[in-house]
Amino acid sequence: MKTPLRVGLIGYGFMGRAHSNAYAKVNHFFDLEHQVVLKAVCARDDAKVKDFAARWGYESTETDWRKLIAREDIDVIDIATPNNTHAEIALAAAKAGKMILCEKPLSMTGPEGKKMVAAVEKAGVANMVWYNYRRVPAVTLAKQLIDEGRLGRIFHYRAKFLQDWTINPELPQGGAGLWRLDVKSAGSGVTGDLLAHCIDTAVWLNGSIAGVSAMTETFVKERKHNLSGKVEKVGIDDACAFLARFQNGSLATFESTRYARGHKALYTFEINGENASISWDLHDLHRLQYFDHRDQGTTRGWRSIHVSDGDHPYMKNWWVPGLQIGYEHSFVHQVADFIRGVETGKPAGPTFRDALETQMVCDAVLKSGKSRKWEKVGK
Ligand code: NAI
Ligand code: SOE
Repeated sequence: MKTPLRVGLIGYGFMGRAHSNAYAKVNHFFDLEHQVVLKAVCARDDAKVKDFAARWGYESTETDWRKLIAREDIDVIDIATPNNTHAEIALAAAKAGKMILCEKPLSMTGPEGKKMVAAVEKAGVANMVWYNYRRVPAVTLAKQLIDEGRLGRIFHYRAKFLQDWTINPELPQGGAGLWRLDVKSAGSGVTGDLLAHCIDTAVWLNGSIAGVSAMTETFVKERKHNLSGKVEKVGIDDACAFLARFQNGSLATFESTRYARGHKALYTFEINGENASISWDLHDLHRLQYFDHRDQGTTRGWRSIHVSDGDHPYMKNWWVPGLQIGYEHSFVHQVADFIRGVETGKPAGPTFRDALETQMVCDAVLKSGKSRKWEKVGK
């Protein structure tokens, strides 16, 4: 008999669906001592939340997240709401002794994130942030290769995350669907939304970032606000590029924009070490490119590893070798690892504390974008 893990999800948008799909699948594909139970979903529109619950198999609904947190039949609170709501919900959930899975970015700012870390650590509750790209098998394989020392000393890290969906100046800001353009809801633009993913992966693969020098730009300065109906100043960064130095001495470049016509979600990274290099591209997510200088000269070259074999990370849980999986599976892997962490007492990352490090890098990037100086990453 498995132990039930009763989930209370807040938010039924893009991530509400991705997480619900992961909860539905995880026990079918991973051997766990816990059985996920879709206990309740919460969002403000009663009719819509009921529809969502019926479609995804949640047992009940709430329209006020405070009521969800107060319920004794919920073990885990899953925060899948806009960024400006993460802290308030997480602080209340920790106080109520609930485990917490929180969407990225952890918080609006580093200081807000610090309060969230203090709250979960004081309450002693399991916690994790949904930086899901770590758990794309090819990215996890990159981590294994680096940890095995295959690359040797790392010199360079290069990452970018490009989109093109906000180029139209007539696009409003704020409200459902467009809260990412409103700084009061999002905290920042591409820095917290997209570069945060790149930073999380980078710190995980290559260690802490010591300092950054950034440039940011807001190409469209004013947009109509969906809630006020008025034209308001745009407070987010539409684009951001920054240089960074890792504590291990390696150099990095990061770039993100929502103004790269033709690119929808082009997240790529490349790492160059003394012995080997690796590179990865979200648009070809099951492949890891690997070059090893120690290979015999006549056949040396970039290998395109199709990360779909049984000895590749997570892959033995899925289909037969050679058959690939996709974006949504990274969330299934994350739930599986979270539950294993609860079962073994060895928490899986990124914890709130890990995600705070990313937040501190984002803060330093935004500060540098304004000061036009190198900024140290705060502790
Ligand atoms: P969305 O706009 O699709 O959905 C947000 C949901 O939150 C909606 O259901 C909305 O009704 C609900 N909501 C807003 N305020 C609420 C409140 N006070 N009480 C209850 N429900 C409330 O947004 P999306 O794309 O799902 O993003 C949510 C979070 O997930 C954000 O923090 C975002 O940064 C993160 N995200 C992470 C991704 C990843 O790759 N890990 C991908 C997309 C989003
Ligand atoms: C923005 O379009 C977005 O959905 C981000 O919010 C996610 O974090 C990223 O994974 C994909 O793009």
